[in-house]
Amino acid sequence: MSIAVIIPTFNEKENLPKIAEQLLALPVDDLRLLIIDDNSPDGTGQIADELALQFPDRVSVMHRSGKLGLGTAYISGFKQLLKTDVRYIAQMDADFSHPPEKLVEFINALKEADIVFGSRYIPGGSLAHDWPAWRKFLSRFGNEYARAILRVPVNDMTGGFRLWKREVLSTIPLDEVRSNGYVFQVEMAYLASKMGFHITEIPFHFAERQFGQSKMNLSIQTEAALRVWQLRSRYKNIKRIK
Ligand SMILES: Nc1nc2c(ncn2[C@@H]2O[C@H](COP(=O)(O)OP(=O)(O)OP(=O)(O)O)[C@@H](O)[C@H]2O)c(=O)[nH]1
Ligand SMILES: [Mg+2]
Repeated sequence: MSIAVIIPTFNEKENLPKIAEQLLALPVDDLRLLIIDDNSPDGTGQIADELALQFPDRVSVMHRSGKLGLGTAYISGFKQLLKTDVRYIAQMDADFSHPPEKLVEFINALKEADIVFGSRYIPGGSLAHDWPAWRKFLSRFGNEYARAILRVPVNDMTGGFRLWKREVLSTIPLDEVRSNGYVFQVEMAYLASKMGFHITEIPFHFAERQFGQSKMNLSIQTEAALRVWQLRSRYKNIKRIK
């Protein structure tokens, strides 16, 4: 079994070495990391290069010229990994909002599903306690809203902690995916469920970042809410394949 964890980074110099260490220590055979750094001003890219030197068979780095967004980072990472023999591909934030040890549970759950989503909105899951009220409200509301409009059978479409079988990512038309900020997570969930792939959810606690600056703001969330409507018309001809 081989699994690659994609970690997009922008200014995560405190977090990256720690998260990499914890991921590489997991009791999982053949786990590799792909770090995608957007020329972080704080030098995260160099730290990633040092990790790749230290673990040449397990860590690789993609450097991009500037902050190009989470969506394009993941799409480039998916495409690069689909050229390898990796079987499972995970998405994970660098800032410990996604608990690394949960991946073991995710891997087991893939025996019965095509994709695993970490979920804050099912029993056992929870949100960062110290998020401001507006952010909690918008996250919850954004999820309910997207679910009602797109009819995707999952409770958390934006948590961003996911594990995919490679067959799903090689079937989804990745070149069509345009959204870049938060709504990228919604777009991928919508495509996967519309094509008939089976998504299962596992609860997790989304912890607040301990180090580094938040890149989230109200306009990113508002934009996501508006884009949801475009997704419906954009993908109206996508066919079920399962
Ligand atoms: N390569 C790349 N990584 C990014 C970009 N924007 C965010 N990231 C990374 O994507 C992950 C999620 O971004 P976060 O900023 O943590 O987003 P969030 O969890 O919604 O918000 P905060 O934790 O409050 O900042 C982190 O590992 C970031 O470093 C980007 O434009 N390019
Ligand atoms: Mg975060």
